[in-house]
Order: sequence, then C-alpha cells, then structure tokens
Amino acid sequence: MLFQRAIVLAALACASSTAWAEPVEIGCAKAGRADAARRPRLELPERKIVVDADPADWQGIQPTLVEGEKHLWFGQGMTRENWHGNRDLSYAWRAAWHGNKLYFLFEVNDDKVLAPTQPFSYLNDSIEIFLDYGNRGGERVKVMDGRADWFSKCDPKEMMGYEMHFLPTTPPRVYLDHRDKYATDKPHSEEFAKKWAGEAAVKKTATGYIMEIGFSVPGVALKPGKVMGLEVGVNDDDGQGRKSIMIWPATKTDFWLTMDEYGKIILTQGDRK
Ligand SMILES: [Ca+2]
Ligand SMILES: [Ca+2]
Repeated sequence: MLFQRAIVLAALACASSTAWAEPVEIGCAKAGRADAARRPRLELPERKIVVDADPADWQGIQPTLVEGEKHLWFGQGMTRENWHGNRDLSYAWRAAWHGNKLYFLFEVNDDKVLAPTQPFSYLNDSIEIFLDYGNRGGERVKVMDGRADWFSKCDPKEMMGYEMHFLPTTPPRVYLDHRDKYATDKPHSEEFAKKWAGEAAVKKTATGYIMEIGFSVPGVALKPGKVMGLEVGVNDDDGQGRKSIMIWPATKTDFWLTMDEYGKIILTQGDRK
C-alpha cells in the first residue's frame, strides 16, 4: 500500500533512479539489517480455530501487545500528537496455524470505529498483514522490467511478499495486493474466500473490535518448522481520515517496500488442541 508513503520517502531520502525497487535508507534500516538477532521470533502453535470473532479458541496462546508510542509510525500527517493513548488506538494480536491455514486474532482498542469513507483501504480503520511467506527478506516487490513505479502494475510473479488489508466492516472487506490500488470500493473478498480458503469475522466491542482471520496462501505449503517474516499494523481513522498507524515490529523503516526487519514466525507442533 502506502504508495503515498513511498512517494514521500523516496523523494526525501532516496537518490536512486530505481526508487521503488531499492531499499530507502532512512532511520535504522541499515542498522536493523545488521542486527537480525534482535528481531522478534514467535512460535505459532498448531491449533484448530473457528473463525467467528470469538476469542475462546485462543486460550493459552500468548498475545503480543502493541501499545504505547514506540509502536507509532510517523509520516503522511501522522504525528505523535495525533495519537491520544492506548484507548484511542492499541491492540493485541495472536497467530496460529492448522492444516494449510494461518490464523490471526486481533483485539483492537479504537474509541471510534467508523464505516469506511476514505478512498483507499489503508486510510480507513483497518488491519494490515505483511507476509514474507518465503522468509526471503529484501524487496517485497521485485521489479522485473526495470520500471520505476512498481505500484502501477501488479504482476504476481514479482510479489515476494503480500500486503493484505482487512476492514472491520460486516462482513470484513479484504484486499490481497495492489492490483486495484487498494481502492476501498474494490475489495478482493470473493477471491480471498475462493482461492485462499479465506475467512474473516469481526465483532464490535465496548473498546473497539475483534477481528479473526484465517487463510491459506496459494502455492505455499505449511509444515512444522516453516519460518516466515511477518509485519502487522492497525490504522485509525476517527473521522478526519487516517491519523495513526501502530506497527509491529518495525516502526522506522520502509516496511511496505522491504521485508528485512519483519518479525519471524515459526510453525510448531507444540499445541494440537
Ligand atoms: Ca481511535
Ligand atoms: Ca477509528
């Protein structure tokens, strides 16, 4: 997504003529690559999950808390001042796997959960999942024809990792990639259901919403020991368009372009409930 982010950062920070394909050297991107050992590694238990927005299936699986300003990403009008604490935006997420499907549970605190009014999915209240399914790191989209603007075309062969968006609508709207430029009114929900065995369910809560998600990435086999890169985010629109995004784990890098600082998830056999 974050075409707009890419433009801003490329213009500010990247002198390369292939700005879309080259890692943009900002913040601690280089230091992060040199210090891979510090990246979070999470073991995903194997567990049968029913995707119904009821968190009961997840008992005993440790949530990862994304709270506090250290998880904010700044740019495109998003500043520290726009975030009003954990009740405004924060979340806990968990992940598991079963068969050939990955499962996620997001429990989001957002004091104003709004119907989508913004033109692009990521400018509305929404969840983002970035998946480096081959644990490759590097460029998320590897341009093959030399064009500078990879966002203008979505060639599945070039996609080394997915950027998926989920809106807390009923039913949730799902966006799988940038082929429709993440236009809010062009979700890929049907394709998600048919080709990804995708499921998503949402429930509003007193403090925000719960989203439960399950899917099988086409062509990707899951088995114990498999390692993938993962980055997650939640966007917050409280009525004036997106004002905050909270990210795990990398907050100071070009995570929508490069996958070098994603956390690692490892599929285990440790839990067969
Ligand atoms: Ca909010
Ligand atoms: Ca909101």
